[in-house]
Amino acid sequence: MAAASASSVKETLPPALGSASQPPTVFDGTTRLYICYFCPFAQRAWVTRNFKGLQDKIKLVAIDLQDKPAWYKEKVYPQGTVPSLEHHNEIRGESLDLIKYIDSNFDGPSLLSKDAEKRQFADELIGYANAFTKALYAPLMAHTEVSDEVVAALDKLEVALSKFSDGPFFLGQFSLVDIAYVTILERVKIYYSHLRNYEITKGRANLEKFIEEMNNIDAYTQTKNDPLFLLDLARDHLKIA
Ligand SMILES: N[C@@H](CCC(=O)N[C@@H](CS)C(=O)NCC(=O)O)C(=O)O
Repeated sequence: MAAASASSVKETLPPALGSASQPPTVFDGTTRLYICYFCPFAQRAWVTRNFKGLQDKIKLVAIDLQDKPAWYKEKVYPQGTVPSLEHHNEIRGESLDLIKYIDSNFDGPSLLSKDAEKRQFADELIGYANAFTKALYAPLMAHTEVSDEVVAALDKLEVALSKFSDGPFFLGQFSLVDIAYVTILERVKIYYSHLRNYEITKGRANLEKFIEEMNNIDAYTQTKNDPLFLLDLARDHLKIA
């Protein structure tokens, strides 16, 4: 399958641009995805682009968020967050909107099922992704113990993963829903293991299998960071403990 092989191409990543860097020639017709290599939200758009084999059509521009260039907010995306996508001379942001936009407006394998029941479940789960993220990060940022909300949120995913039996992913087959959750799961798995001695996959066989299967998808593995690096970064910047 051409698209699958394109998604497994190992890409040389561009250096992250800092405050001393020049901006790209914005609105010159090039399609650009602005990301930060460590951001879970940017990673969602990056995985989507990779899986669809769009490495040549969507150019990555990495921003150094620790030394953020002023031009990013001034010339590219007034909200100043990553990810953002420059396409047809317009800028769009918000990772959950962007992954849907990239899926619908570019070539490559579709990342949403045509099945009505699966589509409805996809909307439901993508709609829950922000609440899930908040529930999981809250005790880490407040320096409190694993809460009932954390357990309930993880159990909800475990149950969701059992809904369709035609594969290990949320809709059975790989989709945008998996992309919406995996980058958050990648991080909270590390944080809870190291900081709370709590294994999020323990007693949750579907979640364990899901993470294992995700780790066979090149489009995703190429975007992963070293676990201890992510932990240090979150300790420093999110003040999690
Ligand atoms: N809701 C946004 C969140 C994006 C976001 O918060 N990104 C962070 C990096 S992980 C950011 O750009 N922060 C701005 C900064 O650090 O200056 C989305 O899903 O795209």
